[in-house]
Amino acid sequence: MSKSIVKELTRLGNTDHTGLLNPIDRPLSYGTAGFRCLATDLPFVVFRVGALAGLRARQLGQCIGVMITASHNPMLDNGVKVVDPMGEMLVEDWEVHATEFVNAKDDEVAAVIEKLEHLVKEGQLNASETPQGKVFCAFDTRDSSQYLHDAAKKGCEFVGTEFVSLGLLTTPQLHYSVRCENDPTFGMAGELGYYESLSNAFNALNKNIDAPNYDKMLVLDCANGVGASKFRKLLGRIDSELLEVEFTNETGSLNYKCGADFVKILRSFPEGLDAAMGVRCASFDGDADRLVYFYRDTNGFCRLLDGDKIAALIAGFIQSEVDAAGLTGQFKIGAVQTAYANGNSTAYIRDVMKIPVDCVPTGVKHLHHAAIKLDIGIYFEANGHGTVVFSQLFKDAISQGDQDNVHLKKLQLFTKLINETVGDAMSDLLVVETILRNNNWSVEDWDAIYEDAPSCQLKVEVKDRTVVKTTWDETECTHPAGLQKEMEELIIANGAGRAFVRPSGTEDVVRVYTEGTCEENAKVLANAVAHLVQKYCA
Ligand code: NG1
Ligand code: ZN
Repeated sequence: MSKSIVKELTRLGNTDHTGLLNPIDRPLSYGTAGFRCLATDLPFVVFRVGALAGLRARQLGQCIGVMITASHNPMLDNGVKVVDPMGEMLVEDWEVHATEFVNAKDDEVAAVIEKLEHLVKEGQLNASETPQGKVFCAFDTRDSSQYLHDAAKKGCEFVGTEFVSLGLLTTPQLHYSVRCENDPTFGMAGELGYYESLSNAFNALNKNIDAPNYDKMLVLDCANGVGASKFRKLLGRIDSELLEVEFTNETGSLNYKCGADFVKILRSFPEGLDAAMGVRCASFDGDADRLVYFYRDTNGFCRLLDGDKIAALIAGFIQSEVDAAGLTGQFKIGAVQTAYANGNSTAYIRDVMKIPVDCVPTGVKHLHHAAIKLDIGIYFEANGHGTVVFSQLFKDAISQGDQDNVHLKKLQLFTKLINETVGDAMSDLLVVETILRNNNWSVEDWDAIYEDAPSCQLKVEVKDRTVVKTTWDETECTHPAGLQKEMEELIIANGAGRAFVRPSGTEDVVRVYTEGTCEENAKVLANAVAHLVQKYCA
């Protein structure tokens, strides 16, 4: 850890890491990514979140996770979020408690803790024995992470709950470990169990498959994040006849001009990666929960295969394996997307593959909740964050069916290869590689399943982004009054496309998304909409 950041954190927090006192005067809110801001503002936040997680763990008598990361954001940012027992995002009413706890003035903190202690006691009334609960905590490679981890530990111990440090992990590895700790049928908690389960499934799904169009060579941009060292460990357990990886951006400046977000937004090659034509490349983000693919086409341009294309690839594979296994029509298969999904991906999945598509608000919890209503729920954000979840009904059917049926076997292995708890770049990468080999596809074959509608994404800085309000699915803007109408006029004047705006949940900006007839057209529309946002939010 760099000395200066420790000094700065120590100045703003307390020297003993507690940072119990609230030194900042603006409200913070527990959003889609938990609390996220400059690392120097976080010590007291993380201390309180550590305490909150400890109380949640005791309320349920289970293991709860605390992850310290700011994902694809710059090195000087950090964040903290809580993982619930099944490896999913924190339940909504505890998000409200978290916001209240963190914003409590110094003289209000005791009352908030007392209220949460009351919930703990209520939870324990229903239990046969007094459950203890524990907290698993992990962090990414940011300079501030270890310091903030210590603050979480102090917070958790402050409320008397056992704190277990899992050290440096990817975000999805923490989600996976929490799930395994509470549900050992899912797997073995910890890093080794994770590598074991994924690599066994990958090796079994890929062996003895002759795929002349598939090239086992992959170039990987690790965003200079935690995914670099962790994927090396995972790869060490994978048969080198099946997959070979050239690593780039392993130890440089975190997320700087590289990583999944950079490649997705700019649709260009990350710095430090010079891909030859047709070579399959992939990018993780800083905490390795997002994945995008890309390659250099015959004109030398960067072609992006984002979360939407990964979802379509997975949906096609699962559908054909379900059919081949003789299970057609027996289970509800569906895809879940957000308004950021490319319009042509939605049309392809819904109209060509005939798989129903649901659109929900931005944020993993919304996608996850919609997906678990299905037997096979494939959910992805366009930015490359997503996974597949399976119902118990489906899992029972594939594990109790005829074990000589190779397609049932493949589906079983597939449920082990994908990290059901949350979007996971390392697991998703192995899923994509498996499907490409099984389909005997090159990256161009995969890219050709549909053509993306030209699109553009911008962020607009405004005085107060919360004045922008939208409908539930975020496709229409309801406030400020008049903005939506003028935006629709712009779309018509522009000749085609669609546009929407929404306040970011993780950055102090309003996001603009447009689709148009060509890249330039989408960009012109996006800039015009951005001006509109500035005008209405002035
Ligand atoms: P916000 O900042 O609310 O747009 C971003 C991503 C989300 C999600 C969160 C959590 C986009 C457009 N938004 O949210 O999908 O990944 O960060 O990290 O990609
Ligand atoms: Zn991330």
